[in-house]
Amino acid sequence: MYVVGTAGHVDHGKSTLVRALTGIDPDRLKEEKAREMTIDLGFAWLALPELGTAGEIGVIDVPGHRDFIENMLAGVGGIDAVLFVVAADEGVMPQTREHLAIISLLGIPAGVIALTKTDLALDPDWIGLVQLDLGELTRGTPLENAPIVPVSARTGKGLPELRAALADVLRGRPPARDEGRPRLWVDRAFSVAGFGTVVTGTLIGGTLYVGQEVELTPGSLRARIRGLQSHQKTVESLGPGNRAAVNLSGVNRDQVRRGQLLTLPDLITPTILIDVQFRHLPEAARPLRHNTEVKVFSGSAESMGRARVLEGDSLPPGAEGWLQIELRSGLPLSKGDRVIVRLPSPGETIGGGVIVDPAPKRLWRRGRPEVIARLTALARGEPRDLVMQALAGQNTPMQPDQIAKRTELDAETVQASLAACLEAGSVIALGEGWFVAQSSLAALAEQATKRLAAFHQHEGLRAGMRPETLRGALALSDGAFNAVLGYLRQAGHVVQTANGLIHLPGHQMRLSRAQQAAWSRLQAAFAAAPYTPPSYKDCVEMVGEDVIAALIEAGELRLVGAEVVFTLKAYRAIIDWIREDIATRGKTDVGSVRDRFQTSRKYALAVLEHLNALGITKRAGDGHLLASGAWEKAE
Ligand SMILES: Nc1nc2c(ncn2[C@@H]2O[C@H](COP(=O)(O)OP(=O)(O)O)[C@@H](O)[C@H]2O)c(=O)[nH]1
Ligand SMILES: [Mg+2]
Repeated sequence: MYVVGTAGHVDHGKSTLVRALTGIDPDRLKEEKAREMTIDLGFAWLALPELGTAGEIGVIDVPGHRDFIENMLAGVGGIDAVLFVVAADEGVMPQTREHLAIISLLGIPAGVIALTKTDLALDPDWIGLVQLDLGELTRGTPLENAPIVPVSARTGKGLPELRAALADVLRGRPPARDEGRPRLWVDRAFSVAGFGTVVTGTLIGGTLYVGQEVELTPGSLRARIRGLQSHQKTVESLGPGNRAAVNLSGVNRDQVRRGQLLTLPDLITPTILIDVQFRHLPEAARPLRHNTEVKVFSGSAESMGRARVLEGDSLPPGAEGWLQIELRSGLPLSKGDRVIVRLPSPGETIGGGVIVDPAPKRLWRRGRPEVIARLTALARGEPRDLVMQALAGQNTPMQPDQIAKRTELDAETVQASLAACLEAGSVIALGEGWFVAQSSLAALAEQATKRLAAFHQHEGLRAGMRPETLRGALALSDGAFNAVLGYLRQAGHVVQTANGLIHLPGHQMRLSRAQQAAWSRLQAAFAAAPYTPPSYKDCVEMVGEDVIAALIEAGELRLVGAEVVFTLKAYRAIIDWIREDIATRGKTDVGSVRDRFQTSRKYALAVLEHLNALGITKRAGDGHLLASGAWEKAE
């Protein structure tokens, strides 16, 4: 479940310690045995029963010699913790520093420091000094506060304590995450007689199983998993955080190599352009100038590249900044992958960082605030999460340009993220370009319902709430409110009356018995003479001022001028006829209206003056002509 890598200066005893801990000699090459020096990665494993089922730990032993530091980089990508080895007799040395810097840049989260060769007769004061040195060196790195365990690989002293310290450190680590994106950077490829091609690596991001179709990229080679092993044990499937040896059918040994990624078909396309949040090491010899040739390492892969400094002309040692790196050969990188950046000759590790965009669409123009803002936003998370945060955090519908502004993402990215969220159902499109988080919409609907219920409770005579009042209660802008209201109506949460009042479905004006009886009498009077109906004053006398106001507000009755009241039906009939009369004759007049509806001058005049007041018609001589003609205002 966990993989540990060694690190430290050459000859400080890494390989000997791995052998002492695991019983496996990590120096497997003839040349390594001949030179008594690790040249390439070595692999072993270790049982830590204290960790229960997670207790089988993969161990990757790396070369400490500066000439082979690039081999070291190929091995430490996916490790959970580092076994940092420092010989007590020598203390902190150049590669101690460089390896520690690499561990930090890769974001390796934890580790244990083994102070080896303590069997040598050493001055205790000297050991104290080495420990002091280490404390200083690791300050601000993942190894700050890491346990320092004195050991001797030769005598075995301190090894139980070292195992216990490793178990402690790993126990605090969350298990590797399964994101359904299995990725294995190939660190070894070989063939086994009778089996064929085998690749090994540290599996991250997902699960592999026998029979699965996989892809090796770059190269887009399709293959099938014929067999799987971890620590030389045959398994049917393997989860993330494990060392894996994968026997592949469908590819030849000469097609596979270190630096390829084994993953699912069509999951990851090699990229030649990456945006990187970069940390320039304080030890770097000089500022990193724009367009510097660099060597980029990620996973077990590497490529030459050109570092574009996106802010300013150069980045001083110790500074952080944004780089866009153009890679000479495409690498199958993902967002969040770590990179190490080196100068090619003389070889020097100058920094590294995190990929915030593995496939930017173009070369960014330098010194642009909007480019920097976008990268800053991407560094904070996945665009989809940022969009979700913006929407859900506000409890209001938003339009894409508002979302772009808030997230500092570009319009294209916002659109793509919204599309993904819509598909997942976490965001809902309200129409007219308004989008809302599903959770916000549910909250808004609940709030609206509660408000309306309370309103109906207290204002039983009123038909409904004015839209502005509800808008204020929900604290929404005009546009956002209309979008929400449209949804609430469509979903049947609320009803809007002809004159715009909003009420809950099933709500009816609450009239007392006496009021109800009076209203029935008034309705009968209106029905008997729809075009010469009772006057406003008569109405008040019959049903009371409260009720008549409520009926007018509810749109049952239309007040035309100060005195004249029609039922909605009669009012509409008159308006429609006037509209037609003007359309056919070019004008209308009081006498015609009066005659058509067999009413009196008083009523006809009231309607025409009402239309004049609304600016729909205007007076001309003894007739009325069209003014604005905006008939919908009469509704
Ligand atoms: N005295 C002593 N020598 C050690 C110890 N561990 C390693 N050595 C010696 O130090 C040399 C380098 O060891 P090696 O494991 O190859 O170092 P590496 O380059 O860090 O892997 C070898 O000669 C080892 O025998 C130890 O604990 N005590
Ligand atoms: Mg070694």
